[in-house]
Amino acid sequence: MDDLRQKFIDLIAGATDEATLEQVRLSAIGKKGEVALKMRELGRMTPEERQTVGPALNALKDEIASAIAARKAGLEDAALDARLKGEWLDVTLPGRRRGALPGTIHPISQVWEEVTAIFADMGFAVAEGPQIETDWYNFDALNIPDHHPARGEMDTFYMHRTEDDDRPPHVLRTHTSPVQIRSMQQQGAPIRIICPGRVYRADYDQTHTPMFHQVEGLVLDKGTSMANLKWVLEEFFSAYFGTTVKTRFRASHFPFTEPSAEVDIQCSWEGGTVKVGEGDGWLEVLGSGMVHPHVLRAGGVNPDDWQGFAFGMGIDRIAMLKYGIPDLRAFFESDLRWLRHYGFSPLAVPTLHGGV
Ligand code: 2U9
Repeated sequence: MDDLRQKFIDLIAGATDEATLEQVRLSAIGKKGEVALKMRELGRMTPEERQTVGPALNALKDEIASAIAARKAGLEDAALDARLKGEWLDVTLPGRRRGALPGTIHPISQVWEEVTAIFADMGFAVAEGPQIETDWYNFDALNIPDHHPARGEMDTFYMHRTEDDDRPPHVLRTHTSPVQIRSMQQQGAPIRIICPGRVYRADYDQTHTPMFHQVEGLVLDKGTSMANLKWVLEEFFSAYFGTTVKTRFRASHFPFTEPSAEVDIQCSWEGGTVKVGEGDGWLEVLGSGMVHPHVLRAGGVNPDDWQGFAFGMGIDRIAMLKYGIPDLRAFFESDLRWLRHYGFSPLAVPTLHGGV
C-alpha cells in the first residue's frame, strides 16, 4: 500500500495540467481505479484483515483525493498568475487617438456669435427674415430708386418667372435691411435690433463672393442721434477687437440714410499685417447714417415722432481682420485643413464675461 501511495503522490506532483491530473485521479480513485481494485480484494480477506486493510484503503483514497485537490488548486493559481502576467495592462498609457477628428466652428459662425453677444449686452435684440425677398422690401422700401444700378441684373440675383406669373418680382436679398423694414412694420418704434444674415450679390473676385454675411443695426427712439451711433460703434469695435479702437466718420451717400457716413477704424500697417486699435492708419469697415424719412414711412413709423440710426458691415470682412485670415474665398471652400486651422472649439462659446 505504501508503494501505491508513493506512486500516485509522484504522479500527482508530476502532473502539469488539469487533464493529466484527471487521468491520475481516474486511475487511482476512480470506479475502476487501483484503489477500487484493492477494495474488491477485501471480500476475500478474513474479518481481522478487513478491519485493518479497509480503513487503510479509505484513508489512502482520502489522502490521494486531497493531494489531487491541492495540486489542482496549485495549477489553477499558476494558470491565473500566467494570465495576469500575459494580460498586464499599463493604465497610465495615454488614450488612443480617435479615428475621426471632431469638427470645428466656422470662423463666420464664431464671429456671428461674438457680434451678437456684444450687441445683446448693449440691449439689441436679434431679428431674422427671409433670404428670398420681394423687390419692394429689398429696394423700394429702402428708398432705392428704380434706375439705381444696384437693381440691375449685373448686381442682383432675380428669381425669374414665367410670363403668366403676375406675382411681384423676387430677388435674393442683397442686404439684411428688408429684415429691419419687416421689424418696424411688426413692432414699430422704439426699436433696437441687429440683423445678422446671409446676403447675395452677383460679384466674384479676390474680395467678393456671391454669398456673404452682413450684420446691420437699427435704433429708433425720440432723440437718437449720430453721437449715439458713434458711441455704439466705438463700444462695439473695442469689445470685438479687445482694445480701444478709434473711429473716423467720412461723409458719404446711401439712399436709405441721410446724412450718411462711412466709418473707418484705427489701424497700423506694419510688415504687411494690419493691426486694429493702434497706429495712425485707417480701414473702412462700415456704412451708416440717420434713417431716411422715406424708409421710416415704408416701415410704418412716423418720421415726425421718431428718428434713429442704422449701420451695416460685412461679417466675413471683420472675421478676416480679427483672425488674420488672408483669403475670403477660402471661407466657402470647405477645405478640412483650413477648417481645422481657422476653426474654433465647439466649447469655446463667445461670452462677454469670457472675453469674445
Ligand atoms: C434700414 C435703414 C437703413 C443700413 C446701412 C450701410 C450703410 C452699408 C454696407 C457695409 C459693408 C454693406 O456688407 S456691406 O457691403 N452697408 O454701407 N448699411 S447704412 O442702413 C439701413 C438699414 C435698414 C431700415
